[in-house]
Amino acid sequence: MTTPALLPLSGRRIPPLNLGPPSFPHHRATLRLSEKFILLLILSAFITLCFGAFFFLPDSSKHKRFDLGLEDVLIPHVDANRGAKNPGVFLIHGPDEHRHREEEERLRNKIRADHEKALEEAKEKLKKSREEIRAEIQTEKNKMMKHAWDNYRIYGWGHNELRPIARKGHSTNIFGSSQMGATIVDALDTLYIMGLLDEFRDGQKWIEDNLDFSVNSEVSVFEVNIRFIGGLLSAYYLSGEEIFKIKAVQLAEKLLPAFNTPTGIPWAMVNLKSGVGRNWGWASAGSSILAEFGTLHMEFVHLSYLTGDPVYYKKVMHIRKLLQKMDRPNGLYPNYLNPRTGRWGQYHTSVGGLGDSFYEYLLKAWLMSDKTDHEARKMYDDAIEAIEKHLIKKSRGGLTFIGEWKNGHLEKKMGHLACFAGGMFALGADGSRMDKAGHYLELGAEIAHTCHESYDRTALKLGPESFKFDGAVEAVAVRQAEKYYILRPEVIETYWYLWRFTHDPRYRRWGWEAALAIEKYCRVSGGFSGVKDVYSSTPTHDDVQQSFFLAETLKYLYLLFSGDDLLPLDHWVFNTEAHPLPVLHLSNTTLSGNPAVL
Ligand code: DMJ
Repeated sequence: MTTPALLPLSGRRIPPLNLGPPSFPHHRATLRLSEKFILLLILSAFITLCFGAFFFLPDSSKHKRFDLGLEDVLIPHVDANRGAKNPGVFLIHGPDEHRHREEEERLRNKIRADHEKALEEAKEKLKKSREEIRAEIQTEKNKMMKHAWDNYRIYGWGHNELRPIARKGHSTNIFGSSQMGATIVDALDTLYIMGLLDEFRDGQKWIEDNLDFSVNSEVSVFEVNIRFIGGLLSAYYLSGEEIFKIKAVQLAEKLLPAFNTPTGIPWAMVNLKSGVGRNWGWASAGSSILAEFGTLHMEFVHLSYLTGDPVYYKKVMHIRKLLQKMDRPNGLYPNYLNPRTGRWGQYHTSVGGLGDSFYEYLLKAWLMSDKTDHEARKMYDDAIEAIEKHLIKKSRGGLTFIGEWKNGHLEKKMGHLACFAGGMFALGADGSRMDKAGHYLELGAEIAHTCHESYDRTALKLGPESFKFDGAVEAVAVRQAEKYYILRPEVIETYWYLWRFTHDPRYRRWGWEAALAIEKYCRVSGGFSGVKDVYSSTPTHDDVQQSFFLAETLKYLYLLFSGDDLLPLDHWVFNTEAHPLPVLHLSNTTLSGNPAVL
């Protein structure tokens, strides 16, 4: 195990860790696996042909009998001698017979030709050198990212996101009113990791020339932190390019006024120019949100580490100290906290939206500190124990789910966002209290299974935004407003963590199913779009290519089919937007409660 060389406080450039353009070491290490991947592709092409034949033939099989070589395997029910026992199969006699025979012959020839072509292609592939195969695999693995990026480059460049059908830029209020190139910043590290270096440089150039934070625009502190600061820091650590660190620090300075509240719990939104902050109108009694103010730690500790300025570290440690002092109903953290009074708002606890990444960052604070931040680990363990006791249940059909706690009542509903927890439990298994590693790995696997079911029980094989466990209803969305899929990553993220820890092939299989479904239903000529109803076999698109699709969904998919030596988890910790940040090896000091190290 090598220790990653980190940038010391002086600001000297670091060599990229385990990654190095233009050819990455991990590509060599994964060749054997990748060869298998190619063979799999060939096999799947062949099977697709066979299935194509299968789906093509039955329409005609209602009218005639086939005598194909593959018939017994593919359509065993088509047998004239046993026709009487096989409803729907009967023979054709009379004047049409000749025409039908010709048709049969044509189909037979087509299938044979396709079959031979597939075998020829397979043989050709195997003749190629390792380098050629490697390059082809790389191109295959990058294809979705290329499609998403290239279309954004053409139609949405500089805008925050892309409307892939209208073929124009898109934005939401989380990014404020200016064009901050959210997709560029969010996608940078994915491009780098995939070896798409021309695209990476193109993004870098845009950032150098255009990314400006002195704008009169009100942004979400949380979203801008995880996507922009996280993305810029990650791009910096991977490439060593100073510009990314400079921009990250410039933006962080603009966020600091959000902490000017009576308690130090930051506002949800801040105006980058005036520094005026406020909370979302919909949040309980003017509260700040747990998953927002509780998801700053990783980025802010890195900012202090890189700049030598303790201000960022102090802000997030202050939040932690305040939370530690508060009473928690049933040991659970409510999602709402009023930044003026320091009191909880509504007693609503969830591991999905509003709560999710707070728990994730407790665990990752510990991992990021080289497992020296024991305070964070304790808070994580305590929180997870309470969650397991009160929120995690098994459905009648045996599916483990994480419900939501509302004023003492358990709502048996789980959001797509909560599916990230399968990966979190697996990631936190090692180092768990009373050595319950096996238990947490199992719990992670159960959540992964439940979330896979939520995908599998839909027409599109893509998961709904939220699903219920109510009587006979299990892992299925009930309300129309919960049936959409907006290219979210959490389920694939969990597959990836589970794959890393178990190498159980089911996770690659499940990830592959999701990739195929995204390709089939979300890909449009101008990029990728979310869909409005995963239960309808003719999907309607929402016409938004979310920036997290490039930052997270496609990155986790890529990692799922790469070797473990690409961004090893003992050196890298992924922020909640999938931006990898290196573990900080701070020799014998502890980050926790010890600002002296900064
Ligand atoms: C991402 O922006 C982050 O993962 C965040 O923590 C919540 N989920 C979205 C994507 O679904």
